[in-house]
Amino acid sequence: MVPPCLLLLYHISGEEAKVTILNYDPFVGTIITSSKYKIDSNKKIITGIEPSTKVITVLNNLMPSENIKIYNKNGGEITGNTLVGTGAKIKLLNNIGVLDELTVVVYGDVTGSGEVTLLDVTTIYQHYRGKIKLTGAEAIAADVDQSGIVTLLDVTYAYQYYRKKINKFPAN
Ligand SMILES: [Ca+2]
Repeated sequence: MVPPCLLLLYHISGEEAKVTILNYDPFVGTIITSSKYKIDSNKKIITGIEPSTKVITVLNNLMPSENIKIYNKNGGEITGNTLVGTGAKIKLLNNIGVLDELTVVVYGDVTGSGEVTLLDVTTIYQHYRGKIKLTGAEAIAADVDQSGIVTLLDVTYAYQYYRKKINKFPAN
């Protein structure tokens, strides 16, 4: 299927038209946006999703309101009350293919479960100590105070969150 806008372009410029497909679908829009979450359009990362947030809640805070699907870090589609964790992919799809794709970072969740558990705390601690090396979305998720580096403070905040002593991570 060729989107109507491409047919129109071709019609206007005639036989020698050079049609560049921009993946533009006027009925869908081309990128994922949100008034609630923070989207880094260069790194293709979405942050601001709190731990223990369900798929349905995330979808309600994204635009467009249709044609967005969420996949866990292993590539399986997740829906409904399933939690959205670090490493999940949010994809905007149309009949051509994937128009936009974002990787989820949930601060404090380095295991991808969507929650901050004791395993997350110990994993962040091991990363801080150099025993293991987190990369990509997981490394960003470990820096819970968004200082740009993982320190003992991040471990402490993660532990406090896990113990419910705090209900939000401090952002710089
Ligand atoms: Ca930090």
